[in-house]
Amino acid sequence: MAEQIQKRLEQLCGKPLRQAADGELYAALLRLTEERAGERRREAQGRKLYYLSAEFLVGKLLSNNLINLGLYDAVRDCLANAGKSLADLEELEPEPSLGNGGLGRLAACFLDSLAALDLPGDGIGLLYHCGLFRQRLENNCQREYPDRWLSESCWARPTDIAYPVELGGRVFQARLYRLAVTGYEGRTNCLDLFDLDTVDESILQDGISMDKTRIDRNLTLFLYPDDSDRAGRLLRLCQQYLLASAGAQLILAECEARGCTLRDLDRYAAIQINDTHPSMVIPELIRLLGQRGIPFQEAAEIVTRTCAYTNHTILAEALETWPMADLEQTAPQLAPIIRQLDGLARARTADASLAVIDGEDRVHMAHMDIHFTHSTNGVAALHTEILKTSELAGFYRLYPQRFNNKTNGITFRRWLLACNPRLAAEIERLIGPGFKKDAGELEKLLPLAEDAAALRRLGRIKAENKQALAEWLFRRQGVLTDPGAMFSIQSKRLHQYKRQQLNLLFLIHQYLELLAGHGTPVKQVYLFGAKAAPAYTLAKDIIHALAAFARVLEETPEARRWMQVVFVENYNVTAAEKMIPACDLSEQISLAGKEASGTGNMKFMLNGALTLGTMDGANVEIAERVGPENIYIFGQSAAQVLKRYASKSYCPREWYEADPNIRRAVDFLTGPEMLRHGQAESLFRLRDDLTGKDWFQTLPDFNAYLVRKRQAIADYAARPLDWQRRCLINIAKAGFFSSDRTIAEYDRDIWHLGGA
Ligand code: 26V
Repeated sequence: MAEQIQKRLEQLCGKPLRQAADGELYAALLRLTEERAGERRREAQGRKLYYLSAEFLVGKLLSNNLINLGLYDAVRDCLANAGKSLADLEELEPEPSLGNGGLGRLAACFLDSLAALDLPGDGIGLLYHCGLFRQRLENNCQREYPDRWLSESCWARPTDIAYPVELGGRVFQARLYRLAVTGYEGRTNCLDLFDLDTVDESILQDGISMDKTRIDRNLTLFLYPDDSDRAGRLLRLCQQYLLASAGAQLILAECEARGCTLRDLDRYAAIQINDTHPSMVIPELIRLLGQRGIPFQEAAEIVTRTCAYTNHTILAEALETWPMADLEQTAPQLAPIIRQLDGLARARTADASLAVIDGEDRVHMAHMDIHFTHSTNGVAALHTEILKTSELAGFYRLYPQRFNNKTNGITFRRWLLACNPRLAAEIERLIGPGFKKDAGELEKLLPLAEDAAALRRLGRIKAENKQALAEWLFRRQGVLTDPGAMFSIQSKRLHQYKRQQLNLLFLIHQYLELLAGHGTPVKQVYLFGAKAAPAYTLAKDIIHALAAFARVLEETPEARRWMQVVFVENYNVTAAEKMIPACDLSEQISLAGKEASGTGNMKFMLNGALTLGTMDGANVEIAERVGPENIYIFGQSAAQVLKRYASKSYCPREWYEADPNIRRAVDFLTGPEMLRHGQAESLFRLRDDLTGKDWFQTLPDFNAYLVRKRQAIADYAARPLDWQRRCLINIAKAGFFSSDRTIAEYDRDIWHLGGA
């Protein structure tokens, strides 16, 4: 190994290993990894998958690729012999922030599993220069900064492939960049990301603001530019068309090069549309097939056979619709095709609510997807049921055979082997290495639930992981945490439906109880990680309240001994990899029926945390697998929530007035302690929302949450070995949530990859 690294170092900087700087070593390892990955590329035979997504939240890649290529141990040892540390090099690597959260991370897990399962499948997306913003807290408020990650030594390599894309009548060249996707003991696939050569980071003004109209210079600067004004919305639409058009051209070019006549496109390609952001690929493919002489009707049939759509949300406000006028401005060439598609759809059903273009001339992207793909899937059993019975019921009646469920999964390589090497090694010692390829083998751990020594070792590993997290937190943001405490974590995007505010109300309640002399049996550290969309005011208010409350706690010695709140800044994949292995209690407390699946819930479970959660998304399937005694479930069911919405009877003020605990906690938000650290405008806005609107029914679930959480804390404190026993059962039952299983199901039911 030393020789191999040395060879690349010589090409790069001519230095021997011992004298090379960390940056030079990193570049050498990157090159070595890419070359090794290249040896595992294989031409697709038969049908190949193209996974179209606006987001790929891949995380850092060096360790991941070394593990997948089987080089990790050798490289680590070789560096150690030369007095270097692989961990230091990992710190050096910037994380590409090409996603918001679950949706983008899922896409990355899927690429990993495709390659591991030796399936031909590439990702197609956009190369955002700054990705999502970098978050800092200033005066307890979120501030956004550009997060530049591109550099000479980064995984995205320019190619000489470029396609013309016409935006608003001007032609731009979309250049293809490629990243290698390595599969664990598998093949190498590609992540293909498009960019414009003309994009220029120097137009960035203060923070993340910029001239939104200069699309030649700004088009791929950010993932999800602020869309609170029209210029921002048009910019986002242009991004979507760039992805759809460049992606479609790449797919057709590759298929034609392999002998496809285009009439048989579905024998060469399966296209998965990840949420509605890439939906314009449907009319764009029809347009391109039309240019090659295939008439509209036939082209629509070819595209329907080739494409499939995944829905990731039931929140009405998140289902994209675009004014036809905006489409005419950005991609006028698609407008007549979309109108024709609307005509076809209307000929299939008299129900106008299922139309592609509604009465206000807005295009419903999800409707276009369902009519013109052969498969629509939800991402967890409950989610798919809700789609079929309520949100998309009309479509389900029209196309019952098109609907199917694919419960999400996560790659165990990153979310166990790489992020929690202590636990992975212990599992391997106990049940052998088979679980790395076949996650179902984790069930072999079950008999050890009665083995006290094994459970104590599990407890020690968690303690070591907490120690490591505490050190990392201190290095990163100067916060001291007590690794002897119970660690509860809620880390995910900030959204009202995820109800970080419910957690906050509990914390305030417990704080006030402590001051009133009612103790708690064990010290607790509450970690939050969450970014709020820059224009989402209430989400920012919740971050502000959490951060201000953390300050209040710090200055109250009676409470500080028992509880601490830490807001981890700039939560991203790297932070998740440090936090998840150190968690005791995983908070998955969304309003039932709102979280399509969640995937953090699976990561925490796999790393031996117990879940405190509602019967929402994949929590339902976790509960089913581990049994009610190994999970803390609370709150209204999705059906009860729907009923409350339907009756229009929910009045948060009544709950606030009737329950002294709720009133006390809510009032505290705007009391003198909070106002010392927080801004009145923001805190009052949050309080007024909770008492006047509370659209996500925080108050009705408050008491149930309080009771279950106290139970969890009491159990943790009173019976530590029993807690570890239940953690072990969670780990043993996590196999189902491997993305290898999810991908195998997609392939079996939708893609049918490979073959001749
Ligand atoms: C988007 C938006 C946009 C603006 C208004 C509010 C809002 C709320 C939610 C969303 C989510 C868009 C789609 C998405 O990211 N879905 C997530 O997909 C994950 C992978 O399937 C899944 O685990 C999460 O439950 C789901 O929220």
